[in-house]
Amino acid sequence: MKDMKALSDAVIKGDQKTAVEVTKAAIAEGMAPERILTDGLIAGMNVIGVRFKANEVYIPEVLISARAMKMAMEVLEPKLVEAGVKPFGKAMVGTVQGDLHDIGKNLVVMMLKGAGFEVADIGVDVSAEKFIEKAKECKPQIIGLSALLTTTMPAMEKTIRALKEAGIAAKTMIGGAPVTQTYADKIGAGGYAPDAASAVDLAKSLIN
Ligand code: B1M
Repeated sequence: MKDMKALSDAVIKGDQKTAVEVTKAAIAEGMAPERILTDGLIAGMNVIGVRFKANEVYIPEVLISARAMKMAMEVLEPKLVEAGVKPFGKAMVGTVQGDLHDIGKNLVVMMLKGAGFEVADIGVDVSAEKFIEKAKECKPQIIGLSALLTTTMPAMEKTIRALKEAGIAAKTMIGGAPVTQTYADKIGAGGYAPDAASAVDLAKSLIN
């Protein structure tokens, strides 16, 4: 049987080729897709998340690891669907209206996927109306809002208020360089995360 440590190590190193090869070999050997996902891919991304929070690795390493995970997921995904494996949770993430910054938001999306969430990335410059429309379509448990400009922070408040008024039951979480826990409390967000790895911890705690 293929050793899942080899797969998690490949994700940690960002070694796409090995990640895909080990995933294919494990599937060929009949290993349960859920085990490949949990003990291999998610285990590797968890390590990267912990190292990122501790400033032991930086954004480029996270992106490279996330890419290795993504390539292996392309091989594994049909098997997970066949096996009826449910995602850890469902999230939807966007950058609020007027704001085009997406590098941090993309990292949050990647880390959530890396943790086993199904994630709808609804892009940048997303109006409150579009958040509501997409939430009705995707039915997420968690809605993430990102903002990088002090001038677009009020769009977070507007969006959260509009989501509540529209009766969307999902928990909200916010993040981005100018955002703080105090601001999250002020606008009634479900939570605030300072970085992408913490966003995963927060999302998990919000759905539990
Ligand atoms: Co812009 N920009 N920018 N910019 N830009 C900043 C944010 C700025 C601080 C630069 C500066 O003046 N020093 C400044 C904002 C000042 C302010 O409001 N206080 C600024 C400005 C003013 C502008 C323009 C207005 C400039 C102009 O045109 N005059 C303009 C606005 C455009 C718009 O959005 N309408 C603009 C444009 C741009 C570019 C298009 C050129 C480009 C964006 C490219 C892109 O995103 N595709 C850009 C960039 C790259 C930056 C800087 C240099 C880097 C931002 C970044 O990607 N950081 C930035 C200065 C800086 O931060 N040093 C700056 C890396 C990223 C990984 O970090 O996004 O913070 P970050 O995400 C982190 C956490 O915040 C957190 O996790 C991430 C990873 O750990 N996080 C979340 C983020 N979202 C989260 C969501 C969560 C949880 C955690 O839950 C949902």
